[in-house]
Amino acid sequence: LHRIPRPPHRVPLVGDVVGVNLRTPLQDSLRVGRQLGPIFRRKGFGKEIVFVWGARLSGEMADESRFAKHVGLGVANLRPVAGDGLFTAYNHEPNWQLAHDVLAPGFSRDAMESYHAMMLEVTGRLTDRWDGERAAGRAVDVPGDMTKLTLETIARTGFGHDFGSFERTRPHPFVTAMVGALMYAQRLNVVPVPLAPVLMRSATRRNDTDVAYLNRTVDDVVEARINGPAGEGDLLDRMLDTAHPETGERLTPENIRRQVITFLIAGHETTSGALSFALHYLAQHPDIAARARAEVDRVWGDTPQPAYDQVARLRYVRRVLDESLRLWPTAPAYAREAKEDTVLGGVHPMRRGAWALVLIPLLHRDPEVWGADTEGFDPDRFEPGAVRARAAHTFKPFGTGARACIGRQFALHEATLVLGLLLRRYELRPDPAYRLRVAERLTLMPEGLTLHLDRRSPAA
Ligand code: MNH
Repeated sequence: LHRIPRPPHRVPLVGDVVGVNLRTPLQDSLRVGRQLGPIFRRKGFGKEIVFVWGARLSGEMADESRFAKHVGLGVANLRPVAGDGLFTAYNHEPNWQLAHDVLAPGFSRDAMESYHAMMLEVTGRLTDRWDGERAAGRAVDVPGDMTKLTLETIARTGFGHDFGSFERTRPHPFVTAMVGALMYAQRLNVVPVPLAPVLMRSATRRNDTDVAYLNRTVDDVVEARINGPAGEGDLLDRMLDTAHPETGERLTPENIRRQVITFLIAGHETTSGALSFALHYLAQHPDIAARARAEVDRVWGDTPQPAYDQVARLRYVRRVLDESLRLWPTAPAYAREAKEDTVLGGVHPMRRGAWALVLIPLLHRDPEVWGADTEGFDPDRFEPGAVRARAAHTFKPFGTGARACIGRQFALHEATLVLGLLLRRYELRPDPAYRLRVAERLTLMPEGLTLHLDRRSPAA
C-alpha cells in the first residue's frame, strides 16, 4: 500500500477527508486523482479506499480471469433497497445467474424492437409538454423532464405501468423516494461508520420511509399484473412466467420485487442524466447540433415516426451521446476485486478479495489515451477509425465484464431516438448565465440545467 500515493496531509482519525464537500464526494476524488496520478488512496474515518483511473491499470482490472465486480460502497449501501437484484447481487449469489438468464432475452434485438413504439409514444408526451412550454415562452427543466421521460419509458416497456409523470407538476413520489434513497446511500460513504447511527438518525428514519414507499409502489405494479391482464411479454411477464430453460428454477416473489425496484431505478436514472448532459453540450455547441440535425433530416427524411432500424443509423447523434458519456459517465465508478492474490501493474500486490474503485470520468480523460485536450467536447473522437485506433477498455460508461450493464442497448436506443426527435423538432438555446454544475446522488446530473426552445421551421 505504501507504494500508492495519498494526499500529503492526513489528520488522525478523520483522515484525508478534511475539506471534502459531502455533496460531491466523486468530484472531490477526481480533483485529488488529477494531482496524485493513475492510482491513489484516500482514507476517511478509518476506511482506506484505493482509486484507479489510469488506462493501463484499469485495462488490467478489466481482465475477467483476474478480477470481478466488487459489491462495495454505494452499491453495497443499496442492498437494503435492491437486495439480491441484478445490480446489487454478490457474484456468488445464485439469484444473479438465474435472473440474468431469465431477463437477458428482454434485451434482445426482438425485445428492443417491441419497445420502440412505446418509446416513441412516451417521447410524444415529452414533446407535447415542451411545445406548451415553448409556446408560453418558458425555459424547460431538462433534468426534471428527462427523468419523467426515462421513468415512464422503463415503467411502460418493462412493466406495462404508467406513472403519469407528465401529468404532474412535481416529480412522482417514486422519484422523490428514489433520489432520497440514493442520496442516503451516498452519504453513508462519507459519514464515519461508528457515528452514523447518531449523525444520521433522522436521515435513517426518512430513508426507511423512502424504502417502504419504493416497496409499496412495486408491490402495486406486480399485483396489478398478477390480478390483471398479462403484459405483452415484457420484463415483468418474463420474471413471473419463465422457468430457467435448464434448471426449471423460478424467481421468488421477493426477488422479483427486488428486480422491479432495480430496473425502475437503474433503468431510468442514468439514462436521464446521459440525455441531460448531451442536451447541455448540444446547446453549447451549435455547430455540432447543426451537424447532428442534418444527419437526422438526411436519415429520417420526413417520416413522422422513425422506424426501429432508423435509430441505429444516426451515427453522429450516437457519437454525441458517447462523447457526453465520456466526459460525464452518469454511473461514474465501479469497483473490482482480485479473484486470487495478484500484482496490479507488476507493482501493487493485491490479496484475493482486495478491491479498488475505477474512476470512470478520469479514465475517460487519461491524456495517454485521449490526447492533451481531454476536456473539449468532440464527438469525432468516436469516429470508427479513431475508435479502432484506441486501446481496448478505455471507454467504460457501462462498466465491464459479466456484470456490465444489461440495459446498454436499451439506453442507447432510447437516448438516440429521443435526441433525434428533439433535434428534429427544436433549436436549443442555452441560458447564457448557465455554468455546468454536476450534482451527485451516486449518479451524476447537470444541476439546474434549463434550455429555451425554438420550434424549427418548417415544422417537422
Ligand atoms: Mn446500467 C449495471 C451504467 C442504463 C440496468 N449500468 C451497470 C453498470 C454501469 C451501468 C456502469 C455496472 C455497475 C458496476 O459494475 O457496479 N446503465 C449505465 C448507464 C446507463 C445505464 C451509464 C445509461 C446511460 N442500466 C441502464 C438501463 C437499464 C440498466 C436503461 C435497464 C433497463 N445496469 C442495469 C442493471 C445492471 C446495470 C440491471 C446490473 C447488471 C448486472 O450486474 O448483472
